[in-house]
Amino acid sequence: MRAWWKAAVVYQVYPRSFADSDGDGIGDLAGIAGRLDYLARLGVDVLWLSPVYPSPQDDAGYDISDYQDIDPTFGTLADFDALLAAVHERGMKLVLDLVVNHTSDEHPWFAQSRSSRSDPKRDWYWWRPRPNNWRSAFSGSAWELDEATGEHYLHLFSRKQPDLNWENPEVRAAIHAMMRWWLDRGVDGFRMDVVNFLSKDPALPDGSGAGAWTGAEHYVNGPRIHEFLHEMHREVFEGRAETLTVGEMPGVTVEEARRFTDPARGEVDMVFQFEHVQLDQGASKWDPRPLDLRELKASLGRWQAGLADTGWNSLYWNNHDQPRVVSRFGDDGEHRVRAAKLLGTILHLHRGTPYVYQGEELGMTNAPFAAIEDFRDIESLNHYAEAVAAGSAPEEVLAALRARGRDNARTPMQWDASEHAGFTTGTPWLAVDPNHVEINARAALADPDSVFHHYRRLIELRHTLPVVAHGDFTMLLAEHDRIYAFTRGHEGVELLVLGNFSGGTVTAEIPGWEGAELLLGNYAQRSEPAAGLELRPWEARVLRRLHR
Ligand code: TEU
Repeated sequence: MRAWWKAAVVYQVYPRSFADSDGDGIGDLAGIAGRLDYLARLGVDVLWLSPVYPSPQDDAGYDISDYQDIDPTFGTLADFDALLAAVHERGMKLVLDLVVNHTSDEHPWFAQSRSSRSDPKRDWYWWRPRPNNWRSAFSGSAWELDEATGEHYLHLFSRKQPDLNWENPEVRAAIHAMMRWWLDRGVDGFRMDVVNFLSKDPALPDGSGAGAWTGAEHYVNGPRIHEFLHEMHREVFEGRAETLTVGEMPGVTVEEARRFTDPARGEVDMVFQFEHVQLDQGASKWDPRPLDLRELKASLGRWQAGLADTGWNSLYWNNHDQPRVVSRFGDDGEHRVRAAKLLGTILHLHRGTPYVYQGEELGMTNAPFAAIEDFRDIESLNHYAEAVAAGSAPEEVLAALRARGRDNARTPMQWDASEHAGFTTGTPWLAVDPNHVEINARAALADPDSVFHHYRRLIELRHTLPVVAHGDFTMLLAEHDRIYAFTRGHEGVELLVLGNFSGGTVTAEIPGWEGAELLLGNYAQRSEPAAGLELRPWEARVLRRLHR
């Protein structure tokens, strides 16, 4: 039986920035509920909500102090139930963010654990008399000294995000019970945060190398990770149909992903891998480099081939941690609309489950952050402080934050051209991009040629043509530095997908497609047929023919 999510499209909502219903400048659940018809119009099947649980918001909600409630900023459990019912009424599903590699340091579990060395919950976290050399993803050491008990605790992210000790079966049982509690409430699955970090080498040995991620070899895809995920699957999902699980897995390889997503192994349905979002950088994400299209094709092509017969891919350009793709891999100036449509076309016609991040369907761009005061994200602020303290020129570091900072993804959703883009009647927690006067949902809905309606057609193709959801994948022109081309084939139907990742005109030398039917494109039909497969600036085309 084919899994339902192979023909589904997921839409990621970042609640802080989606829609504010009470004018406090921060998005909320009632705001999301008020925009469900917009999402239904787009045609998406599943909503993924980034965290809405009680949190001191040190890392924008990825630091949870209570797993079984809603942060008052976002609403109440009653608001959540109303939202869930409204989502289901529209035939859509809703998955929550599961953040269980760490809790907030304000979670009662950690308050107990740090209360004394002999507390029964001491071993729910990682305590050591002396730190090893592991580094936090948010700059600095991954260890914090607790003066009161004289020991250090591990935090791979901020010091207000202590890592849970998954070696402890009580920890695992408590998390399983919490997950069942949400599924019993009607939630349809989970996006699992850094879920391949749960198993650490209990000896906590020093890591080799230096810089961010030092020590990663001792906790990325750790020794018991498959055991933990299989146990979770058995304890939480077994016997529950129609759920979806996607594991966010920095550092996961194709080989590992085959094991994680092989249905026979009962771990997760799909993973978020990071290879394609780490190609355009040098030593770190703060060292941006131009993308080489051949490298992108090589990477995505390898994941397509690697999970062709076992497992399943997720497909994404954007999320709340990545800069806007049209600014990153496309052109957010003259050709913004075409480039945004091209990027959507190329991604959605790969084999896998596509994820649309809020605003991507409008072609939203990176934002014009002027000064460090404009940023809010802990990862960026900590990096700026550490780099400037180490002697880097502030303007240089700012340039890296503008290009790769996570706040680029977190500017408020642009609903209309009004002062705060229809996001809030108050003062937004993060400034609205001034280009909202042009780029907004109201204008997009009214323009049949908009990026929105192109994404709607892409999603329709996945819902109506089995070749899109289930067809095999074949990369073409792998060595071409401006053309992305591949075919999909299934039960006698073949698609050719073409994209010109440049502002010039190029011709794809691919014989045998003369006269093929144009299923979707981002240019108006030509009056006279072009010679061969000539592609105009940022042109995308999807052609269909029946198997020869
Ligand atoms: O992200 C994990 C992760 O790998 C990111 O930190 C990523 O490396 C970085 O942002 C890329 O720049 C997850 C969540 O998606 C992120 O928002 C959280 O900050 C993090 O985990 C900790 O929960």
